[in-house]
Amino acid sequence: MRGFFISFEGGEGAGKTTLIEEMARQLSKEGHHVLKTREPGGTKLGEHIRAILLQHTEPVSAYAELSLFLASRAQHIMEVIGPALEAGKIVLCDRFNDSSVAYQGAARGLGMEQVSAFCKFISQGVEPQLTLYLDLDPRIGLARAAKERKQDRIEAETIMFHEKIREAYLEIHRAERHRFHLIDANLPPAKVFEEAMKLVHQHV
Ligand code: Z5A
Repeated sequence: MRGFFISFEGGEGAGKTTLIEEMARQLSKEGHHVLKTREPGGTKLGEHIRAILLQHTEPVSAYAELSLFLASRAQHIMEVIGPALEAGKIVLCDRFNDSSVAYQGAARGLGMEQVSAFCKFISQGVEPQLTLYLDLDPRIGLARAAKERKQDRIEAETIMFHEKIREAYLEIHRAERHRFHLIDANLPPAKVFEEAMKLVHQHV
């Protein structure tokens, strides 16, 4: 692959979307070809799956939930991420495999290792070379997100659920420090951006 793949991870309201917008602007100014995308979503099929996953009001089996996130990802890789990397672009992706490992593996209890193995199978070797994890107390993140919009199905989970997600991300950070970098998301947005750009310039 000629391009460079960066994923963004964190709990609700951590500031991923804000950071991706700023970073895309900056990298484009620097002359890079940039693709911004997100999961679930990024394709027509993925956006349908996103609506089902976030808005469905009946109980959803944890296995069904994982399968839908992975279906969205498989399509996303084939239609969008793979071709963009082949074309030499920098791909900025809001969530990827680590979200499945943290949300479905840890918080839903399907097992981090098992989910990670499924993710590897589905993503066919397409993995982020750099992941920026925005670390934040979930209470602060949920309060930020609540100011913006109505809670979706996953945001409406208990605080314990969101704490498990944070613990899982911290575990990934301890295990994969070369790829999975932690940024304090409690810092002001300009500082988060500065820290993130430092890391990107070290890698790209
Ligand atoms: N999910 C999953 O379970 N398994 C998977 O495999 C995948 C996903 C891929 C996607 O929803 C949901 O799917 C998500 C995980 C699950 N769980 N939920 N719910 P989403 O894409 O709609 O939600 P999100 O990814 O959590 O996005 P978000 O809530 O919009 O958060 P964000 O993008 O990280 O934050 P933001 O929009 O940039 O900022 C939120 C607010 O905070 C906004 O008003 C900003 O102006 C403000 N902000 C941003 N940065 C700062 C700083 N530094 N200080 C203060 N305020 C700030």
